[in-house]
Amino acid sequence: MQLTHRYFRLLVVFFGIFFVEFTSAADISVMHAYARATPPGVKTGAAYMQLRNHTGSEITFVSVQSKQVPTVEFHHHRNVNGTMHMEKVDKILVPANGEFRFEPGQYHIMLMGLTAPLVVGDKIGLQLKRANGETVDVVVPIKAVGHEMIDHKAHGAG
Ligand SMILES: [Cu+2]
Repeated sequence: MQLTHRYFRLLVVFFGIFFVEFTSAADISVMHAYARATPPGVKTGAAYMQLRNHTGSEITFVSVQSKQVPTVEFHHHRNVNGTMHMEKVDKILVPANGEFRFEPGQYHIMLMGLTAPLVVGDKIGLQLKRANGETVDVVVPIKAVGHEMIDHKAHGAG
């Protein structure tokens, strides 16, 4: 029994690593996923990644959720009279044989209602749901906030 349990844990670790690298169903792959570390007391964070569509038809994502984060939304930034605002978007379209990028200052995955800081070296899981009902699980490592700090401040103000 003990042996079986250990074997299972090894399998979990193995597939964990696999998903970090590839996170792919046959027709979509996820690359460069990360979320920014957050200081204590901050309730919101953001995650970024690139989605690559390997099929000849557009792929639509309609929602995203996480077991570790109470509310997760697709967001984008919009320039209103010179001020950047962000707002929720209902769907993300990944073009046929193309790519969609969540990146700082553009589209991002908003993590809201954080109950604990996102700490460098930790990981969170995100589940992206497609319009056809299929889901894509992504393991997202937490990385240090670098030069994007300015953008993050604008975020909090918006
Ligand atoms: Cu946002």
